[in-house]
Amino acid sequence: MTTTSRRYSSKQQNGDSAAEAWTADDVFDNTYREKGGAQPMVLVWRNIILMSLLHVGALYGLLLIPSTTPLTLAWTAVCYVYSALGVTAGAHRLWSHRSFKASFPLRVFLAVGNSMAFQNDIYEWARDHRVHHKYSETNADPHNAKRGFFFSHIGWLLVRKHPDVIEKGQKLQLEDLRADEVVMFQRRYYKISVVIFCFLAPMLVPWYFWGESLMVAYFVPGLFRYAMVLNATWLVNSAAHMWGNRPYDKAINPRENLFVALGAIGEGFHNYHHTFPFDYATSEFGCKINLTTAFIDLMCLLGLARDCKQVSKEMIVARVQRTGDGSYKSG
Ligand code: ST9
Ligand code: ZN
Ligand code: ZN
Repeated sequence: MTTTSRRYSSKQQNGDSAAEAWTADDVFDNTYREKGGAQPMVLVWRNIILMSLLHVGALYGLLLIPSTTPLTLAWTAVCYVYSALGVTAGAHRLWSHRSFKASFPLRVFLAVGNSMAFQNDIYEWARDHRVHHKYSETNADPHNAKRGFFFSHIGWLLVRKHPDVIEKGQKLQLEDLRADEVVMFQRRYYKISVVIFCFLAPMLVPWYFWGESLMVAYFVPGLFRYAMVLNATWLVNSAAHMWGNRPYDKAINPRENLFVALGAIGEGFHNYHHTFPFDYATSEFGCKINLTTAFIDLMCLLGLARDCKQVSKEMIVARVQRTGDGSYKSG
């Protein structure tokens, strides 16, 4: 998208205008030092029970797939992609990283998809995500991958947060989120929006329009799809922080993981993403295995998005030579 994108030099990456000063808050802070002493884990039984029930329901949905009509399966795929975009293009690339600008109708579209994904409201998601980038793999990272696969995948949602997450998170710049009326509206009406878009709409559409049974409609496009999107997202925090190459920066844990990128519609190129968090494509390979980038490009074509930030090729090559692990393959 040459007409709508802005390519960045290393000077600009560090933030060269007051308007973009907030971007410092998604860049790793290497001045942070862990405090000593272990913190006891406080289990949140409500979450443990609800997450267990969700996954049992999702497994039952999986068993129902052979008796699901093709139309309902297609609808399940639509709900998967729409809720995934609400996270990838919405909460992640737009609201956490401000890697492009979106018009009001597009922000509303993405906020609805985000409620359909039911992964906490956009404000909370972006706050946790900025603190994840800034204090990656420390106690102040909500899903610190140094605490193991289970913790970074789902465990972090089943216990109280480490106090450092809250302490450091409270120092983040979040004015841009508070100034966005769509973000604040979604936060205010979050619970009802989840009931409508994550559970009722996926279930009632196939039942009303083509006579699917309410049982199949609840378990397949409802619970099964919801659990699949959750796990595809969580794999970015777990698998993509553990397995894969590090062509851009071998000193950090996040990796390039193709398998994760497939399920997470383009979000598995995590070594690139943590190295250049402001790039709207979260990868240097454009739309390749990156449905989210294709979607944002389409929105630019339709005039609904603009100002996509992109890293220049020279900057990528310089970084690869300086800090890469030697596995870099161009294109
Ligand atoms: C879910 C989220 O699944 C998934 C996020 C994944 C992120 C992935 C990122 C990867 C890259 C992108 C890839 C996308 C790929 C998508 C692919 C799609 C196919 N800063 O939280 P509380 C303060 S959610 C500053 O209750 P506890 C704040 O004052 C699933 N302050 O802490 C807050 O109050 P408020 C569904 C912070 O008590 C207060 O503390 N949801 C911060 O320790 C209390 O906060 C669930 O399962 C901060 N970072 O409880 C619910 N954090 O909010 C899960 C907190 O009013 N959550 N504060 O301002 C919970 O139940 C709780 O958060 C808890 C911790 C039990 C985990
Ligand atoms: Zn990460
Ligand atoms: Zn990110």
